[in-house]
Amino acid sequence: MAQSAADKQYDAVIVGAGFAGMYMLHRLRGQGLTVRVFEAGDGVGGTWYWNRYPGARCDVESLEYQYGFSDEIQRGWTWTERYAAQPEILRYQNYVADKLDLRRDIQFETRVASATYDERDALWVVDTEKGERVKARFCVMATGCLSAARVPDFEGVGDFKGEKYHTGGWPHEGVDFTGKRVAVIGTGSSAVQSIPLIAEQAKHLTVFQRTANFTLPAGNRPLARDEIQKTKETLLEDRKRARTTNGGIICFEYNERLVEEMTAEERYRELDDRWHLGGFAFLGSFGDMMVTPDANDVAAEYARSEMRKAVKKPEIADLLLPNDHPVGVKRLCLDTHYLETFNEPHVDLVDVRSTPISKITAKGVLVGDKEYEVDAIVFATGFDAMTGAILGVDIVGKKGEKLRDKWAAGPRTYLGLGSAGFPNLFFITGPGSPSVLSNMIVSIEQHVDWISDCIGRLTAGNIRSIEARPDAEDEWVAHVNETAAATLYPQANSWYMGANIPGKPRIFMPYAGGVGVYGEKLAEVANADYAGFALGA
Ligand code: NA7
Repeated sequence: MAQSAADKQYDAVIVGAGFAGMYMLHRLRGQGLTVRVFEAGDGVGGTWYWNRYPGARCDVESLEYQYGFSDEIQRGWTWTERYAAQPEILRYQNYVADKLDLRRDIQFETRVASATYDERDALWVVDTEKGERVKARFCVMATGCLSAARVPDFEGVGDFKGEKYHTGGWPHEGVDFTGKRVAVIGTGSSAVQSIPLIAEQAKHLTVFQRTANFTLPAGNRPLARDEIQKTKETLLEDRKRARTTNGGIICFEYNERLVEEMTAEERYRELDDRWHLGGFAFLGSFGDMMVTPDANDVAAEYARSEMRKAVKKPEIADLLLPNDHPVGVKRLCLDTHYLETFNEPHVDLVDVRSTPISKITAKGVLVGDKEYEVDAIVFATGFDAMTGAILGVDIVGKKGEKLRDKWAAGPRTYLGLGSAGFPNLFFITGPGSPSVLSNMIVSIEQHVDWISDCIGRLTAGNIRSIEARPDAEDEWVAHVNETAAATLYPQANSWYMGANIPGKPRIFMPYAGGVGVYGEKLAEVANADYAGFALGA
């Protein structure tokens, strides 16, 4: 597209208006910068705007899954449940957008098509799919880690005559499955959350499972007035503490003892107490749970024995019990009546590990030579995680290099924040940062604060550009890989590894060193005049 004198110019363009884009806008605007946010949806919310499937719920506790940068904002909002459901989270985001008057700088229903770096002027030229063009000194990708929804490339998907849904793009008006025969493909978090509710409506439900997942009891409940009040008094301090922890969460402590230092009775107590507390506390049962196979086995065995109790038919329990990966290395799912749903007479489980889905037909799902006829198919098949949404934009850096080409063998970033050859381009919770292994809001705030301080210092110092140095990036990529290799994470076919997308490089994408350690590194880099970055006058 030809550039014209009328192209609008901003100090910064932000792509995405979820939790990350909203806070980034607030911080940059607070510095007096001009900012344009582009958002594909017709409202704020990101993940929580799109994922409206029945049962969609956060599995980080709501008292921790909220912004921690403003006392006024947190005091003005009251959560109702231990784990907030999607509509409540979306209402919260809209409350924040109102409070900060964010929408005036957000252009909705606009998808960014490309972002191209103009080296001469040190400007990003951003084109939207609607054919608009703007320019900006800085471009911030606030596109989320799980926002490029993906339906596998099943033969015949287009032939199906019934209704088709993906959990990550659910109709806003909802779906009524009453009296219908429904197929759910996938058994990740979205399936685990939605299956019990779909089963309540459907005449018949068939679940197609490729990998059995570990599910832990969520233990959801209404919040008591006094715990809400107590959190309000301490939230800002709590958030500072959360940033020093491994997962950005303070609602439970990690047990630091190694499994071999504990008696059988002590191990059982630790696992059992955490299991019944609900949520991810179970992950903190032993200091070596995520690094030592023996320690992990103890926890996995306990989890399987508890899961088995919920399922009446032993042959169904055998299918539902995970046995091909350590516990916690694929994203754990929080369960509210998921396992029990398979006790219902109108719910079937089909193993598509032993015999994969061969095609989707006009009437349903074909597995081997057996056709399952259904009225609706729900694809709970996940996302092109961590890189999908970033590379969904055609990003072109210095010397015409495309980010898609640079990352063809896996994402390469310095600190998960930037990539060499792409000056003034920032990723919020990008690959190579703790991101999906942590409380996303804590990691988002950590990144947004760092990026806005950085932009502030560049602007004040009249510095035109900042760019990751190739040597620093190489070292960081190696460090991210070594850190992952010292854990059990690479031992599963997970979306953390890109394993759910045929042909995607198998690289452990998040940084497994923990939010606290990572935060220290971020501070060290900033305090050393952005060591590892090249600053251009
Ligand atoms: P996930 O966790 O990626 O789950 C996707 C599910 O779909 C998972 O069970 C996959 O099995 C299954 N899948 C994917 N492709 C196929 C094919 N071709 N055949 C059969 N089954 C398939 O996505 P979710 O939306 O549930 O959760 C995403 C995150 O959102 C979650 O972790 C939370 O952070 C919130 P697989 O395990 O790959 O064998």
